[in-house]
Amino acid sequence: MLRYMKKYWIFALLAALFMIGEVAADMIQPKLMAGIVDDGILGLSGNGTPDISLITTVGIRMLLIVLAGGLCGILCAAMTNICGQSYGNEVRKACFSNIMKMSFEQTDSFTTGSLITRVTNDVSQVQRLVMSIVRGLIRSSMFLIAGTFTLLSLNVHFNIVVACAFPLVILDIVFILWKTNPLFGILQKRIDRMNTVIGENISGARVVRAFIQEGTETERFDRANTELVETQMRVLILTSFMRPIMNIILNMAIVALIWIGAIQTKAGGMRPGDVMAAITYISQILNGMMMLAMIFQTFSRGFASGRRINEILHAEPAITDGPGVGETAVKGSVCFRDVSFSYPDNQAEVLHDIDLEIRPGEVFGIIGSTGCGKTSLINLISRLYDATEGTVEVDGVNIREYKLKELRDRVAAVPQKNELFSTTIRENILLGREQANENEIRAAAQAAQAEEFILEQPHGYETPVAEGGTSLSGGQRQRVAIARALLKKGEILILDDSTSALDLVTEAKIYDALDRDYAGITRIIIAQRIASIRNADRIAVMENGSIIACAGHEELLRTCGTYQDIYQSQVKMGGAAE
Ligand code: DCP
Ligand code: MG
Repeated sequence: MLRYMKKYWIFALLAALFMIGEVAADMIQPKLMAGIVDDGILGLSGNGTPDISLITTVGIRMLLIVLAGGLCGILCAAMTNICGQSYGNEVRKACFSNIMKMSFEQTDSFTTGSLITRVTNDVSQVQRLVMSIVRGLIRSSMFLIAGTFTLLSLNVHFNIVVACAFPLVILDIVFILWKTNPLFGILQKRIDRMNTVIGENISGARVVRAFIQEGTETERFDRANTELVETQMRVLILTSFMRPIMNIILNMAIVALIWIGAIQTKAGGMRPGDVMAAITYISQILNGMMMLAMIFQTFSRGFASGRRINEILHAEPAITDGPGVGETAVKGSVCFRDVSFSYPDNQAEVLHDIDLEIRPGEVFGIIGSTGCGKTSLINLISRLYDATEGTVEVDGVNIREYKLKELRDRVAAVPQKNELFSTTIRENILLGREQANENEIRAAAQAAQAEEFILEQPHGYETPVAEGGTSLSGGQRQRVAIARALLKKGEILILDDSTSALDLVTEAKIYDALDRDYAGITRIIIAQRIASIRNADRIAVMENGSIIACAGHEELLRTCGTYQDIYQSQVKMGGAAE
């Protein structure tokens, strides 16, 4: 993660330099003050006569130093912020771009909630760490080291106080850090959990309402929230001990200083102003230690977060480019050879020994009961997942040979769960091919039978779509998604149950348009209704992850029992098959 700092180290360096200026100003003040008290007020160097002019000159000097210190402070804060924020920005960008490269199996295993926490909250923690290193580490160690030397230079007998106070403070800090450290990892996990619950409930709000689950879901949220608050409280309670204990030690140290100071002054070894300065120094020293403790705490929290961010940054994409294929002689063929597949997080095999050859330009139907593996099968074509065994070929070449872009350019798919984004209808269709011109967009929308309803929208193609497409009906969403896929003009068009929300007439119009304007493109149509695929050149019937028959409609009616059953049930349901 350090490499993201490369561009900004100069700001860190400047911040450190300005910080040295700020602390130096703070540290000179007590010394000057001691001079004012001893010589200006008490007149110890001038036989007891107060020296007013000294008070004025030293006072002005103190004022100038304060101003310079303040200026350094402002510049230091500005540099720290530039450095911290820019660093955070870089890390967030890198995380996001890595998440985009992840395969579904990887995003599934991280969980969406956790990915969001990592990109937001965890990055902020690391950002805080960087800022506190730049600012706090220098400030506190200067207070600590320079403060101790100056204190001892005032009177060496103060070493007794230092020797007693330091171990006590260190003990206090170490104990609390030791107790709080393990809690930080847990804390981030609790935030993950809460983000997951919130995310699920917001995106699934309709289901929650429809099934009157608000109560249960609120309880689930409460549980996640309570767990988070409990962990946070434990951290806070533990940390809240640190300052009071420190204050007690500080006050005892001050009493001891005054006591030693009084004895020394009486013996003539020290002046009262120096005792005053010593009190300020010991406060600065112990505060420096306290700050150091806080930094250590930021360290452990930042490191816990850093580890989580690194998991994202170092996650190798599970599905990567092949060497590249270029032009192929064949266009539009798909071939599965002995393909078996199981989902990474699930041992059960979803597809078994699939052998299938889909020819260029063929219209190929797939039908089968729900959960039999249709979506899983076609997801293998564009490498959304990789087959566990066997090979998949597109245009006669193993798909692992292609660069991912090359492969995915050839395949245009309308996924079963069509995702629309919260931009305009036009932008949603344009996702198919960004460079497409107006005529092409309209042609695609017309073929998808979408233009009619689009033009009825208040702003036509420019009408904004709500997040997830909820401002459109199910059938409208499907048609926008089909238009998007048609615009892409791949060699292989996959429609995964993409017309399920359309009436048969609209569906037939889409198919006519495809026959007319998109002839030659291989079409793979997954459908629940026989009517959607009966005109296909061939239809594969799937059952429990296997293809049990593959032929034309008429032949399947004669030879395949399962197909006959589906046909009969749909005829009974209202003649949908005709
Ligand atoms: N499955 C899984 N993990 C996933 C997706 C699916 O374990 N991320 C399982 C659930 C099913 C099997 O894989 O048992 C096949 O799922 P498909 O989505 O491939 O099934 P279909 O597309 O055939 O079903 P439907 O008609 O409902 O879309
Ligand atoms: Mg499916």
